[in-house]
Amino acid sequence: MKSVFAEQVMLADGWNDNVTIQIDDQGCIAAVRTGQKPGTAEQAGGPVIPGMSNVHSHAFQRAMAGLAERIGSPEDSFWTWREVMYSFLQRLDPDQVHAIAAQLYAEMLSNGYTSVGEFHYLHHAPGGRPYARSTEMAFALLRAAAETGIAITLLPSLYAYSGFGDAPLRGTQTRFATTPESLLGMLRDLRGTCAGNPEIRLGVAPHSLRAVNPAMLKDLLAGVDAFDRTAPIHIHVAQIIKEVNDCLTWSEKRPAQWLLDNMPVDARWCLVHCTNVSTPETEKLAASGAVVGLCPTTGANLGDGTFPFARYREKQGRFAIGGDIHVSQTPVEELRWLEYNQRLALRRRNIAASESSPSVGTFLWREAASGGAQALGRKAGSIAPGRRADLVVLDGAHINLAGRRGDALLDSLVFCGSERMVRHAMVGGRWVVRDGHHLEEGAIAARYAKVRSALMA
Ligand code: NGQ
Ligand code: ZN
Repeated sequence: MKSVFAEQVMLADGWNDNVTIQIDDQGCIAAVRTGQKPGTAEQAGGPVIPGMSNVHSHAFQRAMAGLAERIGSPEDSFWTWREVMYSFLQRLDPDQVHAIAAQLYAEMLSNGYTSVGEFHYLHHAPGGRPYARSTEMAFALLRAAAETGIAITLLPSLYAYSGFGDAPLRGTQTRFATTPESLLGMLRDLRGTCAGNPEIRLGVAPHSLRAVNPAMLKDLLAGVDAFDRTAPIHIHVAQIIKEVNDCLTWSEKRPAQWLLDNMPVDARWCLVHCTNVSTPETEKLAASGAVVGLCPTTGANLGDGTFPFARYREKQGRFAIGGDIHVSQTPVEELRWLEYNQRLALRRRNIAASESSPSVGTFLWREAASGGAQALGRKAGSIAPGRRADLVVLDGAHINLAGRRGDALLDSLVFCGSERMVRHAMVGGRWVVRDGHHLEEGAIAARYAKVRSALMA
């Protein structure tokens, strides 16, 4: 058992002063007491907030961030970006993916993310040949998580078709080829290693309605239920207009509507993007209890559109944030863009705030952390007994935070400047970032630099 003391801590009911957080040997919060004296507890060294979840990651894409910003055609869009991405992933091997993911996870931790949802579809070797062990790539990602100390929810992805109506996979997509049976086999293989490790959770990710069919989706869900009734289920939904139109042609329903009508969408689901949804869909999504996994910097980078967050928030919809293509590695930028998208679209300010929760920064951080933990099936996302001790200590002496208290700290963190304001980070009771630096960042960055040079050669 250990105790951490901080003068200011953001608890589920808001900011509290002089708080002692007691953490048991399993990495769970055992008790939280306010109005304490430091005593013999370890001093946190700054204001403490719950760690953030990055619920949507394709880790390998970190290494191509910034390399798709040149014109290919006047019609550049998600689809031409995807061609660049497909050619980038063509030769990636498990050791390279491990090096890239470790770099990404170390960066994320030093920016305040303490857990990641890895939406993993790069299963096979170049050409689509399966590795000797079908989970080889999955283990590369798990190694990166273990090395950096980030908590991971690994979501092996079912990817069977190139489009609606069972269109066969094309070219590079053979590296993703999976069936419900093969995917469940991977889960069984992974389970042996992951069981009992509180920093690993397994779920599934049918890639999107365009990449699976309804029969497969049902088989996958039945198989997963037999394995773990609470395993998280993630799926890309309505990211791009073409996908919405193709879905309408195929089923006469929009993707979010189709899912809500045909699948048991509930609190166990994370619907990623939902960029192009109608107002009725937005309201039904909010009522479903599912988490919408919002990736604002990705949506902006790819020109996807904006999720109707203002309406969704009015209906108390659950949400979380994801880095997706990793043009940003910090939760600050995702939260800021989430709010700014709506300010620009609606010509109003302070969209995420309300009378009962007047601070935009506090609302965004608190709700995204809590929704994120839900989406990752992790007992975390707030500082309370029974939750994992996933904590972020802010640098209270930073020029943007000095002299601020409570809500003003998070408003400043989210809306002022772009320097790092995270001082320390803890995952499951273990410090992994100290004084702004991930403990292994030197070795991880050196290895990543080599991999990056090899990839660029
Ligand atoms: C992905 N991109 O899963 O990485 C997709 C493109 C595909 C995003 N949703 C991959 N950001 O469609 O095959
Ligand atoms: Zn994605």
